[in-house]
Amino acid sequence: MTTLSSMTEPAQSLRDYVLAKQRTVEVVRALQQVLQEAGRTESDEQCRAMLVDLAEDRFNLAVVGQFKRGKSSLMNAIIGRDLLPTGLLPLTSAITTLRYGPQEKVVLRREGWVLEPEVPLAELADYVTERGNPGNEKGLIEARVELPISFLRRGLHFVDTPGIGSSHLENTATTYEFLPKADALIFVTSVEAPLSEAEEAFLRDVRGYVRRLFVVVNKTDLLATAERAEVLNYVREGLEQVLAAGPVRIHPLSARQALAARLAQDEAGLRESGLLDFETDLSAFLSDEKEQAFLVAVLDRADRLLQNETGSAARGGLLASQVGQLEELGQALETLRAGLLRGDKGLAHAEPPSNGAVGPQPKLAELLASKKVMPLARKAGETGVCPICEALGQTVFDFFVRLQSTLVTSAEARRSFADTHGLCCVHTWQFQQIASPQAVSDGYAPLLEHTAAALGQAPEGASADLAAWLDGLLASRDTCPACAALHEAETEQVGRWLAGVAGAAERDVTRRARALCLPHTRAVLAAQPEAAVARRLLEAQAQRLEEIAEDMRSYGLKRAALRSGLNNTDEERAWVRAMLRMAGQRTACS
Ligand SMILES: Nc1nc2c(ncn2[C@@H]2O[C@H](COP(=O)(O)OP(=O)(O)OP(=O)(O)O)[C@@H](O)[C@H]2O)c(=O)[nH]1
Ligand SMILES: [Mg+2]
Ligand SMILES: [Zn+2]
Ligand SMILES: [Zn+2]
Repeated sequence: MTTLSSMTEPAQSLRDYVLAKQRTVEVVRALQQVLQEAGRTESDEQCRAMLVDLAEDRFNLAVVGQFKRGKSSLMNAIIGRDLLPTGLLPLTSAITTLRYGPQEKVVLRREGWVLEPEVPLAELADYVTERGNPGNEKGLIEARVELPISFLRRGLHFVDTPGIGSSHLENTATTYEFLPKADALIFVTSVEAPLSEAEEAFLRDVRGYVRRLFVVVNKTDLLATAERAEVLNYVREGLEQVLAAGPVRIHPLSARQALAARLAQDEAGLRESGLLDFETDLSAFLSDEKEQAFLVAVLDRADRLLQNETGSAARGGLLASQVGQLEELGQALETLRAGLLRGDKGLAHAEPPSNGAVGPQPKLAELLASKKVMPLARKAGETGVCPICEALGQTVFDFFVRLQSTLVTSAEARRSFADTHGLCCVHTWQFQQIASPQAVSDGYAPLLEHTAAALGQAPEGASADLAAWLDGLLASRDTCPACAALHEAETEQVGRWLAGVAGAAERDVTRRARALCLPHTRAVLAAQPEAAVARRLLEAQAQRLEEIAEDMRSYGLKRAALRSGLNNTDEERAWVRAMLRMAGQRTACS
């Protein structure tokens, strides 16, 4: 039987993640601000890249290792297509990223180029191999391959890197340059030359960059079964020495067999190749640990940056107050990271927090709820989100979480859900997005039975009358309990907004007025504020709309002229702000 706690857990952990992500964004943003003020352009730029990664939930899972070990082949086997070039000579010469896109395409990012040209998939080899682009002389930063494959959904960037340790030194350099951006790594070695000196040195370097490292021992098809155990043992022991982190899990497999089996839809062959076992581990990681691992990895990146900036050499360029700010940030970062690590069983591989002592630990949720994690005050600026919308979004979310658990546990709740005909159309689908199939089944079965029984007792009459009669059996905004919860919360929020501007300075009233969306401007007006407040509210709204429209127009112009390479994110996102303003947030709709 499903217990209450397991029912509510997914929603809870999603919310924990969103909260933890917000805190991470705050830390990085504060760091960026200090570095910006100190004129550290390069570090400022790195912070921006982190914020972009956070905004996109971009998780870089990179495949690394010595040349020719079968990195590209392994990726092909996982996606089930012979897509990345593979071969006998050292081959991959540029970072190649597979990521989700509704249509197959290759986009090239090049140094010093604003435009990102698209090329056909068939021409990929001309850009990412030694033959087509020796030593990456074409200056590619990345070939981005977009594919409609579900494995790549939810922000996963699956990255092929050039092999290290070959005579092509540029290839080694390219991969090392990429390492700081990696969130987790798959290290590929192979049975015919396991753990060379170059590989050992590489592994030692790599250890400093990521907490999550998968080790694949490829090409098991080259060994007779009898030899296998011996070679694998050798690799395992070697790894344990190099990584000095206790038992190491290795994944022996044959990428070649796996791809052939997958293309031939040969289930037994695929199992035999060893790939399925590896994929099971990988998927478990991606679904259970990835989110937290991602935030920890970003914090690790921020920490490295911060350490660099406060290191003795850099200190000279900073004001004492800036050093102080950075130190304070360092503490906030450490607290947040330690909380994330404790909250996540899956990250057991990570080092313990440096202070060593571990007493009873607060749960992540508690840690996040206490504002201790992030001592810096949020900058009093405009977030672009209407505060009433934000509160209402939270209200519906809480409502759905409660609804889902009561539908599972309480017959009374199921009955009343059926009596009131369920949720309105908008909320039905919002509920579906967060509810488990079990909660939906438990809740909707009685509703359907109830409706079926009513239909069986339809009155005699003309069809037009029947339509009206049927209306009475359908949920509407008037009967929907989520709509009702929203309505109540809205009244309360409007009251708070009005209390907030009562007696406030003019500038403050304007700032608060600008934050509201139009539907909530209306809601505030309907509560009949003083005439001066009403006037200011309308003025502020008109001004905001003009500003956004201006951004949209100039975005349209640039887009037409350039197609991409926009550098003003305000303009780029103006269309989203326009919709938010005109309609409010999606989750606050009723
Ligand atoms: N026998 C055998 N050969 C394999 C297997 N996987 C890859 N190979 C071969 O190993 C060679 C190198 O494979 P790639 O996938 O290009 O290796 P890579 O690590 O991407 O190489 P670089 O891009 O040069 O770093 C190719 O000839 C592959 O066919 C395997 O499981 N078994
Ligand atoms: Mg390769
Ligand atoms: Zn709103
Ligand atoms: Zn509703």
